[in-house]
Amino acid sequence: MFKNTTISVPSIMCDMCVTTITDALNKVDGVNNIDVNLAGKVAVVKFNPSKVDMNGLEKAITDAGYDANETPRNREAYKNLPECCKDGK
Ligand SMILES: [Cu+2]
Repeated sequence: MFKNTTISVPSIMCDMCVTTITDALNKVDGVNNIDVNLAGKVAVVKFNPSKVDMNGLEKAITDAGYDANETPRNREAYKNLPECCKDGK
């Protein structure tokens, strides 16, 4: 059975961020569907809880350079984001 979760991604700023986060989540085994909402600054993810948990989903996002819920971004990944995707934090 799949579960849905909504992950807060407060540092998302443009369509490129949406693509980056969507691509990162797409690589996670067990992820079935992703809807990243730029205006709402959330990622709605449908996933198989027997394959991946919340930590795994958050890690995919933080490893791409974005904060996910309370989990801080990977600084190295953030440095490599295009300038338009950097919030300066
Ligand atoms: Cu961006």
